Amino acid sequence: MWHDKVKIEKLNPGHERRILVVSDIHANLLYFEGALKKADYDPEQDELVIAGDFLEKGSDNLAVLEKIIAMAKEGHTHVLSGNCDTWAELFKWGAEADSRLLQYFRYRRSGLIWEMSRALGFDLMTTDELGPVKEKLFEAYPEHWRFLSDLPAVIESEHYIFAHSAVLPGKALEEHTGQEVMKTDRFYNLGYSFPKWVIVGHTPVCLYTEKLVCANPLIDRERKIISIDGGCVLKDDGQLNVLVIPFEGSEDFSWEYYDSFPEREVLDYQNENRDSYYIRWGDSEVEVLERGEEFSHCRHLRTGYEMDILTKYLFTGDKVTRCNDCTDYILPLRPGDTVSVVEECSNGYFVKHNGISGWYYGRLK
Ligand SMILES: [Mn+2]
Repeated sequence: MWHDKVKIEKLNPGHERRILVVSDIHANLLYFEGALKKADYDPEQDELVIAGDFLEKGSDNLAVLEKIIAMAKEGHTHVLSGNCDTWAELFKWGAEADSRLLQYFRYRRSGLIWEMSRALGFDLMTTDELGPVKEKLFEAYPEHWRFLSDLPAVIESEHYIFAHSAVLPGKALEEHTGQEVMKTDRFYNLGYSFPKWVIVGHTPVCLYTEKLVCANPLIDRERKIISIDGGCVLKDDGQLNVLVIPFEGSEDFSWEYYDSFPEREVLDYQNENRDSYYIRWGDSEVEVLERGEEFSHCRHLRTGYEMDILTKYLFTGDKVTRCNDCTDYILPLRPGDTVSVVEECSNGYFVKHNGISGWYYGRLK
């Protein structure tokens, strides 16, 4: 699956049906069902493309996988594999890989294999050997393994190419490897452009923005790239995006998103702050200048930028302190705006407005 040439599935939806695209559900059943509902997914009228990474990181692996298998069986749901969905490979690996995997499962204590093992009565914390567990897993879930190992890595229609992470320009689709289409990071930043629309997930879109934390899909009309991973499960303020294509060939893209934060109404005007910064995954080393119970005043090591960070977002390892993604951006808001509340703090709220995260220091209804 990783080093072989990719399997490509063709999609011919006709010109009357919507095409909805989700990616990176990451075993979050609530967000998956919420997103389908918000986009009004109807298999009678729509095609749904699930662009990989529906498994791992979240806690509903079996439930999400079984729902997707059932939907795919009904038709009008098309699934491709992401780098987190390749567990059928497990049965090709030998004993040496097994002991490393067992360590990994014990460290994560979640994921498809963890859940399946538990359902069969195995506790991976106390199992010495993965071999016998694998045998049982193989017997108990034949349909699951068949589904996962048969997944294409690319879905192609007349005007669009769907892949989990990337497509490489100037290379025939069928010449790509699984590794290339499933695990190329930061595709949107690589400067590629395409004659046909390429639609991917994999890299949460908020990692691409400079100043703002924005989880909405990125659409580059010149380069024909759309990146849709809203950071579901991975980010505290993440969301599951559904890209909506009105019909095959249309470029009139829109989107819906789902998150589970409570919605409230803004009562006061608030202006945006001129200077703000977004500390994000991969570049999140900070020095704690003053530790408080709720907030700590910190300096971002690489840039020297100082901001207050929720103390619960800080985690200190052996030498360095890092933090969850955070920002001191103050959102421009007006009375009547609807925001979803991610954090309720003593001095204000960390909220999202139209997919953009930031602080609000006024009153909420
Ligand atoms: Mn991925």
